[in-house]
Amino acid sequence: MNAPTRIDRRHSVCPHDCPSTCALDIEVIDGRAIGRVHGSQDNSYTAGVICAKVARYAERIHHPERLLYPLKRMGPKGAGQFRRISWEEALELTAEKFLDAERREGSEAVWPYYYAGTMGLVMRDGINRLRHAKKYSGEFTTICTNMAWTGWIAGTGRLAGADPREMAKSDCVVIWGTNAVNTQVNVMTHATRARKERGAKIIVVDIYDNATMRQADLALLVKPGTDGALACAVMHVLFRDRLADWEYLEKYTDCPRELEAHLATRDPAWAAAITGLSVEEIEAFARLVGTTKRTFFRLGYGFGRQRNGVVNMHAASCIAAVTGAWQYEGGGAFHNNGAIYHWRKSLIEGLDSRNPAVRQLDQSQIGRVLTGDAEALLDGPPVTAMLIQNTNPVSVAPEQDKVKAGFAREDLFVCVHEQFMTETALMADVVIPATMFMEHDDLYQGGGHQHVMLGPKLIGPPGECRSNHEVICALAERVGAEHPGFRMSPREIIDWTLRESGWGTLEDLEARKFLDVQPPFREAHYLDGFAYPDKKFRFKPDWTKVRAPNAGAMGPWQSMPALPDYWPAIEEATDEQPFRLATSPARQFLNSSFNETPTSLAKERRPEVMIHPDDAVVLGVEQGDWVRLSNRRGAVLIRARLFKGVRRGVLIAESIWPNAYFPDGRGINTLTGADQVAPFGGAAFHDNRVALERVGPELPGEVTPAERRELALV
Ligand SMILES: Nc1nc2c(c(=O)[nH]1)N[C@H]1C(S)=C(S)[C@@H](COP(=O)(O)OP(=O)(O)OC[C@H]3O[C@@H](n4cnc5c(=O)[nH]c(N)nc54)[C@H](O)[C@@H]3O)O[C@H]1N2
Ligand SMILES: Nc1nc2c(c(=O)[nH]1)N[C@H]1C(S)=C(S)[C@@H](COP(=O)(O)OP(=O)(O)OC[C@H]3O[C@@H](n4cnc5c(=O)[nH]c(N)nc54)[C@H](O)[C@@H]3O)O[C@H]1N2
Ligand code: SF4
Ligand SMILES: [Mo]
Repeated sequence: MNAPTRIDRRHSVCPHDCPSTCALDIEVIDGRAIGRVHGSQDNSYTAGVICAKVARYAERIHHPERLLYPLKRMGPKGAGQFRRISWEEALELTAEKFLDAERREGSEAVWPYYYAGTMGLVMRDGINRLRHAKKYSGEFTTICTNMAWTGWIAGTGRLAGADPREMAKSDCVVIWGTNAVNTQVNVMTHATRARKERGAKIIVVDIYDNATMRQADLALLVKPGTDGALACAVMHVLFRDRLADWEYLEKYTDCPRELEAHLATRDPAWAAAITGLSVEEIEAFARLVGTTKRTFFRLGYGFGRQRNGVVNMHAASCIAAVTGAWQYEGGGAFHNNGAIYHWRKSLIEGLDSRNPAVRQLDQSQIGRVLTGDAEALLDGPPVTAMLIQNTNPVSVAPEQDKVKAGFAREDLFVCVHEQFMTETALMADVVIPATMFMEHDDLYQGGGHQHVMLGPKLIGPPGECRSNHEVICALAERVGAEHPGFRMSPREIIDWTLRESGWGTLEDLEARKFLDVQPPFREAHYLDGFAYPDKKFRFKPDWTKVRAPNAGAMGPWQSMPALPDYWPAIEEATDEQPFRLATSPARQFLNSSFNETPTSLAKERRPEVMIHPDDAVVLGVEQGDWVRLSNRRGAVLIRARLFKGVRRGVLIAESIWPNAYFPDGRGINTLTGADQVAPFGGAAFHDNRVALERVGPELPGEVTPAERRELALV
């Protein structure tokens, strides 16, 4: 006989690495299982809408392949042979290896490595407390935000902008370099509301005709890495046609006359030749934003992932300062609200123990670091021991061949704390099982909006899963790390952090679920000036000082243009490598998360590279043929999809598929580079010059994905 089922609706927050940070309303069945997941109707940004992959989260949290017990490697690295061990043994072994590495090479030989698999502040960033307490190597987190944030901050001086809910009140929404339908669906909620209620126009700037572009009234399909030219020509037209707001420019910006003079030669014909757009398209875009005061620029991460991405982001952000759109409700620009939260993170991250002299290794250069590249190691000792939480570098990091070679090193000890047997976990010596967000308490902030949010523990974890915090504290004890944070519960840490940051208490937040911390209109719109000492928006930033005033600049920063421009620093096509490949995000995956769920895999079908039919004809490539993409970093076998919505010479491979879905186990990041983008680092995932060669309809001795998973080869 079935017991009666009780379904409670409980509040939570989506922890995934997504600017939407949705407030969730979750069905909890009999206090122990998850049912349907809904977007919260009470939260004004989420507004009841979430993406499909999280709506079916029951599939991920109750997945039969979740890791449930600690494991120890038995066979060779990567062979997938593990034996179940106790938590005590897993922790003892890891601690012993860390102490051993420290004894031999010094504390910097240990590299705790993490990213944003969960965006909860306690579970994501707690690993830094262990790092700082022990003086382990630092992590310069470059894999995601460096280009976009640097480009944005260059102009405004601060990582904040107009209230993104104001998109619903604008007359023109420019969605630039973000495939929001895939990556942050709530942008579309507010933008389409403006269209429905006010007849607003939606403009999309992207490099392929994706789901977001298909919603556009004006679709601007640019060549990858050419947005700077488009922005310059738009501003040229604004000055030329007297659509620039000179009163605003004189009051709020640093050098408008110099900008105008500089742009005199950057006309639409010049930009058309660079971007691939027509002069008419550029004129139409400029006219629209020049005559629509309430124009909202929603600038994404994607167009920053080019080697000139910082310059392009800055150039795009300059347009709102030329039109003066910032002065109007529904006008201005937005990228991310990181700066509004003023967190005191010393308890979570152990910042009081941090020694700035300890080296900071570049996260994106993990392949170089682990293969002993002296420059990447900053001339310090090799890395011989790692703890990895919330990230899957063997899949997501650039220069994958190097990453794999590094993880294959016999003298490297790796403990991976994971929810699934990822490619990275497969390479580990010890694998320990992690909780999911509904199984622990955490605190969140909305990057793409303005809420401080609580995600409480709703159900118990399966098997022997433990949270990141539990693991960090248990290791701290065994390696002799001292900090009050190791003796506190997540709830105590949350309460302290809220109080110290000026956001009330845990009790308040628990009662209210989330706090709307939107700054006042004048502040968000910079009406009392931008966030530089002279209060002026910078058309001409000092690139060496935007992000790291003391660290200096990196990458080829010396050739960066002083004013907005087209900066040809990208991997331009050559005769030998005539294609430019971008690895844009797939809708059903979130980086490599969800690429373990059957419905996401079925909906995405198989890895494919999109190619223009005219390019395909020249190469004799037919629909579904295998092709070999290659560059100096490596080669990848993938099937071709003929698609008119990409420009000639451009390839798009939506990502990130498990490496096991590629015939020889080489995933798409075999082709992407880890060279530091100027001036503050980062990986240019969408900027890859490649050659393409037809293989044919079948591969000799093809192994099916199912067989590969079975073999658990990497
Ligand atoms: N479904 C899904 N959602 C996700 C993710 C995912 O992988 N899948 N990833 C999450 C993460 S970690 C992040 S950081 C965010 C990122 O989300 P976004 O801000 O959307 O950034 P990207 O996803 O990198 O790319 C966005 C778009 O930029 C385009 N693009 C690439 N190069 C150029 C260029 O030179 N010019 C222009 N105009 N466009 C260009 C790409 O083709 C893509 O369509 O999304 C998050 N949400
Ligand atoms: N080709 C290509 N590569 C890319 C990108 C691209 O656009 N194209 N985008 C890049 C970007 S923007 C980013 S941000 C990176 C992201 O790359 P990753 O940070 O590696 O993101 P995910 O693949 O989502 O991996 C997060 C992992 O964390 C685990 N996890 C989730 N929650 C927890 C937890 O509470 N505890 C523990 N221990 N583990 C947890 C998940 O199971 C998952 O395996 O990828 C980058 N790589
Ligand atoms: S849109 Fe982003 S934040 Fe919202 S539920 Fe989906 S992954 Fe999570
Ligand atoms: Mo990201």
